Amino acid sequence: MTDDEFERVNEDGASVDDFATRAIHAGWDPDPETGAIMPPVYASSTFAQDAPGEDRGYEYSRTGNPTRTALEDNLASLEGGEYGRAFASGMAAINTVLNLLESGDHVVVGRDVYGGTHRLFTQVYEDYDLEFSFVDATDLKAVEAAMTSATELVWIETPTNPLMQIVDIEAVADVAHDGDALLAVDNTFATPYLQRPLAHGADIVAHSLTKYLGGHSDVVGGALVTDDPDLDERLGFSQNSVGATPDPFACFLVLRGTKTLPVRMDRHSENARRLAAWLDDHPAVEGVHYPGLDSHPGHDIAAAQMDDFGGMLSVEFDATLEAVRTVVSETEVFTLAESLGGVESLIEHPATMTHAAVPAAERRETGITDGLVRLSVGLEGIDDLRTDLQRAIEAGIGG
Ligand code: P1T
Repeated sequence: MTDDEFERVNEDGASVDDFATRAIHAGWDPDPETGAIMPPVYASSTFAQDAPGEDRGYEYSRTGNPTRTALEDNLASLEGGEYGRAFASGMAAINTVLNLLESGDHVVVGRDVYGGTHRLFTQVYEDYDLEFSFVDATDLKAVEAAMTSATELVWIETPTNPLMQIVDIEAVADVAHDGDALLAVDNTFATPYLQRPLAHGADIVAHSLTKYLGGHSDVVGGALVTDDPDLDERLGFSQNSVGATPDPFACFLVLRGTKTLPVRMDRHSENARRLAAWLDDHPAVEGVHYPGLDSHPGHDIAAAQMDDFGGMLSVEFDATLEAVRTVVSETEVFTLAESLGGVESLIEHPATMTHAAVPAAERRETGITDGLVRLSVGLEGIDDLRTDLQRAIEAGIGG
């Protein structure tokens, strides 16, 4: 870490060069007046000014709030970026990136993305005369071929939701930059503990804080991080103008979550690795999408750009829709629910849940079949998780 980065994470010069240390300390030093270890929830919509236009750093909570600043600085530090912006949801953060564009602009999008992202792009922004080309972003030639003179943004997830495909961030950044476009990477599945896209050439990192960063399924939030001051200023203009900002209690909850991100991600990754290996050998399972498996087509790229493979995986069953619906309904330790990244394990059926907004033909083209089941592997005991899945598979499919 350079001296500059060192100063960025802690102006007082405490030793904070390790990710785990920054997860706990970046963004907040104990309150000089009271010694409060945690940032207070500054439940104040407005702030006293000493004279008109002379504030003490804060004027109005949509524009800025001290609890939010603590979170924004913490997230920027974890992503290795200079500027963080927090939002009321992941979708609000993604929307803010699109606010950078003008009608007539073109966006190249990795085909396998969260269903809500697909919906925002195609059902909201196409009406504002933005054009989107969805391509297999694991295929560099396809990304290159989709670029036009109007392309201003390339949008990818890696690992992707729900197929766990791995996109080579550095290679796609080169393609985007060759075409004078920005690269935005949704880093929700990996988290900055496992992958820092700015270091691989991305211009903007997006997050749903609702997931691993919050970590406890008790808050909805989003974030953007960048290293570019002009870009940050434009994102900040939209953040304040549109006003989809998080309340200070939401910021407090996410900050509580980020402190334990490294230990949680280690355990998520370990449990997912073990479940993936077990499922890969299971007779009822046709395929397992987990980048930690040697057989995963993106394994080598994932090993190079990630520090571990994370807690998400998806499983392909060769079974009827009804049988698969039984499997996901029968688990007891895994809860049937959308979302991911909390301490508890969740199971869901992308085709009818998280990706139902994607038209059926496009889902099929992407590979989101009716037999696909997604797991957010939590921190429970591995034997309980395995037994639970085995029982549910037997109930739905047999074997
Ligand atoms: O739900 P929200 O905080 O608005 O975040 C949206 C979002 C953005 N990016 C990715 C990669 C996501 O997975 C999500 C939300 N995803 C789910 C709710 C889900 O179950 O996949």
